[in-house]
Amino acid sequence: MSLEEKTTGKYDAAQIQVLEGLEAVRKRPGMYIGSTGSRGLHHLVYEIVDNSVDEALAGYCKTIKVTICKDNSIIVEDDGRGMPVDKHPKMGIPAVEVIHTVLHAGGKFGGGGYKVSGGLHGVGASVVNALSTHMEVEIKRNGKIYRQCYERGKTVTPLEIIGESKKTGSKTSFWPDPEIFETTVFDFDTLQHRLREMAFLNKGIKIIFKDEREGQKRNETFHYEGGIREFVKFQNQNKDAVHPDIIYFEVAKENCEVEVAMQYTENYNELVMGYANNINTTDGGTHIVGFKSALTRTLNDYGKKAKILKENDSLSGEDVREGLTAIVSVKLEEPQFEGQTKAKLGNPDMRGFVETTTNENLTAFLEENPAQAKVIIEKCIKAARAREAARKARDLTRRKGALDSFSLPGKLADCSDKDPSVCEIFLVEGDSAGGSAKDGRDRKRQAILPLRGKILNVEKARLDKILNSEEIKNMITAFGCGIGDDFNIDKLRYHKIIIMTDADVDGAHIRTLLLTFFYRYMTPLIEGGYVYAAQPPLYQVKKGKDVYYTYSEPEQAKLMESLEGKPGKADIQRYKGLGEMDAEQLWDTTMDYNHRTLIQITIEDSAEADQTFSTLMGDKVPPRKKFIEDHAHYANLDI
Ligand code: 0RA
Repeated sequence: MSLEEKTTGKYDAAQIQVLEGLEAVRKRPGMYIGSTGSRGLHHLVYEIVDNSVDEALAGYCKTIKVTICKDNSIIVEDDGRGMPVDKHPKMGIPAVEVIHTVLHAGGKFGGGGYKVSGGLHGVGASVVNALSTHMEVEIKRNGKIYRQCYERGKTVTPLEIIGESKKTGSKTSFWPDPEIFETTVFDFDTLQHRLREMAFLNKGIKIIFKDEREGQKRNETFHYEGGIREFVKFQNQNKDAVHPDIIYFEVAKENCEVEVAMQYTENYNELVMGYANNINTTDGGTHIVGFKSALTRTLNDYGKKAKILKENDSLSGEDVREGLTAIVSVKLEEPQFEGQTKAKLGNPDMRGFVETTTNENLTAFLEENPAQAKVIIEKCIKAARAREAARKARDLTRRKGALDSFSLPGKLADCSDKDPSVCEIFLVEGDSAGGSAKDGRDRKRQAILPLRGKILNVEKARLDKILNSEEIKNMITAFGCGIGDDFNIDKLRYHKIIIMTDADVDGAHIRTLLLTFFYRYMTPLIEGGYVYAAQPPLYQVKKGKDVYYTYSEPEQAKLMESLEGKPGKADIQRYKGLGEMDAEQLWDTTMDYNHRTLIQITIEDSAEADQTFSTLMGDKVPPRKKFIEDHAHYANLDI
């Protein structure tokens, strides 16, 4: 059937518009899916899954199946009503074809209720289609099975009936286009993370996730009747809870709803995660402002009324959030996302709505559960006292001038250039490696700060103790940007902070301790991409006049294989530590701008990072042991 046969002239005009629309998506994919890297690739899956989640939220679908197939294509299948197949009145083509070939046509169908899902960009199936070499939909509806295929956004087969079925539902398959994406290989953990989160945020829906690729077959089911209550439980699984019940409430108005779950732990850090229409609002926004102000007010009011808190004492916002894990999820009709990354909710109404509902419901919980209320308030009072002690310690250190850059640490070998954007600081394990690094460095732009032995585990200490640690004070003064609430990234003296530790267990431990410190007290350092890990070589191989360095076991094996043909004996040295390298070797292998490999440290997801750090550095031993066993194959450890 040709295009003419299928429709009228009206269709031709519509079709031209359609093709131009999707051509624009292929020309500037970043505008629609953020990037053409791994993130953008995974975004395709979220776009398709979001449509099925919308169908579930509308009450028509219970189960969503997501499969990574052997050929790295994706199938998303749901048991909803099935996408509409009837002719679109204006376009004159089946509605399902409009959904897949017209930009922004995604949520225009159906009506009733609000489209709460829709991904970060909410661009829908047509964008996925435009960025796939091939896409196929199969719809069960009206007792029939329909099918249509597309290639790079263009329709290649008409909507056909290919069979009969009593069931209803939609199945979408797509093959991401390697002409568009830097990589087309899906990562199980990345998808699993988002699908699990979706199941937490939308209680009752069941998401079955399968990986059918050779060598990594896996199968996970995410289904939480408790919704975000179970999300909090999951986040706190490796922490000690202060009180047994997870505080939970859910309030819906005509055009919006809020859901909150929270629980205090014995930890010192806060984890308040906001969502708007299932999107993680990592930069907060009005819903989070409303929640935080209600929390502070309610706990102060209750504390005084119950006489746990003295009349003229008061708890600050930070006091009432110490050790708190909370999820605040709102759903609303027209969310406004603000800020550079569009990760901040802007709708002004949400502030008052979340504040009022939190005040009412949290007060009710405290009054109905006086024993739990008491331990919560007491935990906050302890936090307030510690904060006061920390403030005094900080003032004292400040007065002594220990934290400003007028008195740079004696151990620091600073660089001569004063432009932070071109300067780097190496944090070097041990004095002997520190010595080689000082001799081998580029004095203009590379500063060296040797660290002696283990640094303090900040996960187990409060700020007052942390500020007494010599190594930590040295780092704070060298970086120049303060710590905690006083942290100011504009004062950072080096735009690369490079952790240089030995390639062994102790080195890995020191690196983790440093990262924990940065993550908890200098978060913008990691968020801004200023932190790196150096990669020193594992082996030096000498053969004749040639010297080679290798950085991993496979690379070493490959080198040895390639050297077999050359005459003479190879002299292999396995580096046990940085200290074994002289200044020149350290420069050549690890510090030279042109030859080194730096690993940039990122926080893809703060919740996962929080969990990793509390698992690795917290009090509970069995989960730590399990984490290390599970991840042992990632590490290259010399045990
Ligand atoms: C609008 C109307 C109808 C179904 C859908 C949307 C729908 C879309 C998707 C996308 C993935 N799965 C889906 N399932 C359903 C049908 C309305 C009706 O039956 O009257």
